[in-house]
Amino acid sequence: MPLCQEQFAALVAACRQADSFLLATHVNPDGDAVGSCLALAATLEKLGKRVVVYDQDPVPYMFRFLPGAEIFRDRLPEGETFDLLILLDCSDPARSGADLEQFTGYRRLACIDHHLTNEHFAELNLVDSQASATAELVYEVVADLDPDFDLGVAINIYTGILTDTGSFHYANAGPRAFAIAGKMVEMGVDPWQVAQHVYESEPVSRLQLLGLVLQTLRIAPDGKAACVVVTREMYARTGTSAEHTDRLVNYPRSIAGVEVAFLLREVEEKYFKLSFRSRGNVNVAALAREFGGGGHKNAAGCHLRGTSEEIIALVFRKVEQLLAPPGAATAAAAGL
Ligand SMILES: [Mn+2]
Repeated sequence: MPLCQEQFAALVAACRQADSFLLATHVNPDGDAVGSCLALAATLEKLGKRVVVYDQDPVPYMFRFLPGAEIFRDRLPEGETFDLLILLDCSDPARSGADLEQFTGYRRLACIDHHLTNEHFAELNLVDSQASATAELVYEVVADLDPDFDLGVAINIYTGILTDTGSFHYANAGPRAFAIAGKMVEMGVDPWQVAQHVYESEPVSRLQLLGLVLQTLRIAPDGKAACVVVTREMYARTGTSAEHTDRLVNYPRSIAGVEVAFLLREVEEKYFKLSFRSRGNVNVAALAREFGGGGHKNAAGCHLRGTSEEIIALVFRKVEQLLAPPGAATAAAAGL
């Protein structure tokens, strides 16, 4: 759905009206989540508003350079009622974590998001699945609230778009993403400096983890699906954690002929978080939804129980069905 002017006007009006804000995003925040929150928070603060920014999980190491990153709090304030709670880059309130889902200290709920699976759960929804990043939508809001926004805001918006388009590799890197990123560069954002922080500040331990993960590479018999597995034992051996698994799923996707790649990340015994990536027209949001998850057409996720072997076999079968030509669908469903 393209950006709706009515939605936009209602959200901007609510921002101008409210005095106190709680901004929050999804668990395990990514560059878009962090950048979007910080760009909006700085703008609201400049307008004299009180702003608290919350995430249950810490800002990942590669995004701690973002201007304002230190304002993230991992605890919800008690005994305070905010005029407006804005969930950013969150397709569903449950994605913001159990504590926030139960939080009632706000008068109105708004959501700014670009996930295909967002069902407009808030009172005010600025939801546009055509946007490459939530930061693209935040740019529109910020530019309306404060046309003279500063370099710090621009760095946050640029980083949100950069990371959600996979450094402008993905199909969602449309003219709008380039236009806004271009404007941010005009305003003084240095692409090399941002790229150094985001992509070239890896700890050695992450490369050691990568070495272990690549040994788990599995490819479906037809060569169209591939996956890798991250176990808790690997974290222990390399001194890493879930935050070091970002972008590992791109390795199986980079193989010629692979249309769907996924990463299994062990959360606990026989319980895995799956991240799906696809090329071109394959809709992994639909695949993830079958397993109770969601996301975008080319990037989605879900959680599954079972051993990694069982899950890999199940997903390989589902992908084969998904990619089968229409006539073959019934044969695949019948197990032929
Ligand atoms: Mn996003």
